[in-house]
This record gives sequence, C-alpha cells and structure tokens, in this order.
Amino acid sequence: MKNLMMMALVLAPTTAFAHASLETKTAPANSAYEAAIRIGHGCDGQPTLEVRVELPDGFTDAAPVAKDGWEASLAETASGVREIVWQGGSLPADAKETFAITGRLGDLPAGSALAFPTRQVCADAQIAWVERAAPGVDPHSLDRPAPVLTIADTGAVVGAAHAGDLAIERAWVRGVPPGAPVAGGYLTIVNSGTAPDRLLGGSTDFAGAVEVHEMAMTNGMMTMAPLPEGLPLPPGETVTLSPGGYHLMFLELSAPPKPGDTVTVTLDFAEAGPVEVTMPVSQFGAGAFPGGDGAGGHGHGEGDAHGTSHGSSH
Ligand SMILES: [Cu+2]
Repeated sequence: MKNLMMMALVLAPTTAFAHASLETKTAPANSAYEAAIRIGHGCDGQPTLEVRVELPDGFTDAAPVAKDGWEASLAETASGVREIVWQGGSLPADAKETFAITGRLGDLPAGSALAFPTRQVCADAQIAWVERAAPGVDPHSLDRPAPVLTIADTGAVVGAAHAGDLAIERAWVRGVPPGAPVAGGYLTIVNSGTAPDRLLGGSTDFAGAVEVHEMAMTNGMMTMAPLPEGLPLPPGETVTLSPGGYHLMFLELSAPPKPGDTVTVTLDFAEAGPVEVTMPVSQFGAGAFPGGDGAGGHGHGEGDAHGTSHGSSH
C-alpha cells in the first residue's frame, strides 16, 4: 500500500480536476443508503481500469450495484479494511461515470462524517482520493479529498418515521395536476424485528381513502388492484413501494398534492398500529424520492404510465 501511495504522489497531476465525489452527500442515520461515487476523469490522461472504494465503519450490508463491463467484488486488505473493487472495465480518461454501493447506515450521530476513500488505478498511474480535512481546515483546500457523507439531522428528515421494529424511509407522494382523481405514494419499510407485520392502508386529510395497491401485467396490460390482506412485511426484510410496483393509492382527492408541498399521512399497520409520516410531494411524473438529499438523480429513474392509467381505472 505504501508503494501505491508513493506512485499516486509522484504521478498525480497537480492541476485541479473534478474530484471523485458522492452524488448523495447527506443521509439520515439508520437508513438505506446508496454510496454513488462519481469518477470525473482518468489518471493523467489514462483510462481508469480499476476503482476501489473503502467502506467506512457504520456502513453495513455493502453490495456493489452491477455495472456493465465491470466486475465488482468485496475485498479485504491485509490491514482489515473492507473495500469494493471494480475491475475488468476501462473508463476513458475524459468520461464521467458513477460506481455505486448499496448498504445501510448505522446508528450514527447527526453531523458525523463517513469517508469513502476511493482509488482509481490506471495502466501506470493512480489517483488516491483519500485525504481528510483536519479540524478547522476547509475540505475544498485539499488536492485529493476523500468522498465524504454527512449524517443528517433526523429531526429534519421528511419521509421517515419509526414505529417499534418498523422503519419507514423515503416516503413520498407523486405530485398530480389539479383535477386528478388519484395520486400515488411510495416508501420503503424495513422490518428489523422478529415478527411479521402488514401495511393495511392509511388515512390523510387530502384523500377520501388510502389503499395499498399492487401492479401486475395481465394479458399484456398493466393493471392494479388493492391488496385485500394488506402488504406483508416479513421480519428482517425490506419492502419497497415504488412506481411500477406496490404503491399507496390516494383516492377521492379533495386537494391534489402539489409539487413542493409536504403532506401528512397516517399509515395503518396490522401490528405496529397507526404511524404518522410527513411525505414530500414530487414533480409530476417523478420516478424517485424528491427529498432534500438529491437522491434519485443518477439513472435509476423508472418512469411508468401509472398516473394516466389510474385516471381511467378508478
Ligand atoms: Cu393504484
């Protein structure tokens, strides 16, 4: 490792380039998190052939997001540092791409910082994005800063709630135009307990009814139907309601949710009971959580015709 560092010091150009950085730089503790690291350039004009990202303490269940043309693996260095390694691909020196790792953030204090030291390996050069700012030092003054995630103040996070062993994350409502008859809601539910629960539905003051729906292909047509028994939440599992899949259906809208607003929804669980969640309202047709951490902006969009298909089916 010492040799690698020496090479980096000798060969890294001193010009300021786009730094390797996280797409989502803040996230709440005790939540799912995708560390998507954007690589902005090669090593001194050479294509990047390998990317290694160290996994910080407090970030668990780490798994690489599959990436075309690359093979990813979890490795452990001799000193016990765990890292995700992408190999086998070649990223041109002038290309920008994202290498992502899914995982979970532990019970970390708000304001704490998790570094994801990142190394780009080229044919005969390397860049080590591993520098950490000392207290009182502006991180922008560093030549090769490590990508850093800051743990958000959970009191300020919309779209999240806890109830017993259930954690609700990234809950949002898709904005609809005035006059729309229905709207969809989406969220992730983590059941970290040992007993099953079920999401039965809910209530809110902007809709006459809140149901849990399932979407399915029937004879080549996308259809949806309420789940009469509710949505099962097996112990130890994470269940996601997302556009094109399970969703909350807000019916009989009295005030269609407007983009940029937040709405309060009480979710009804068979075991955990009622749980109130404040949900941000996205733009029309959005495919992912719009909340304040900038998530969803890197190619995971999953547009569907849900909004329009609902108009006629309800
Ligand atoms: Cu529906």
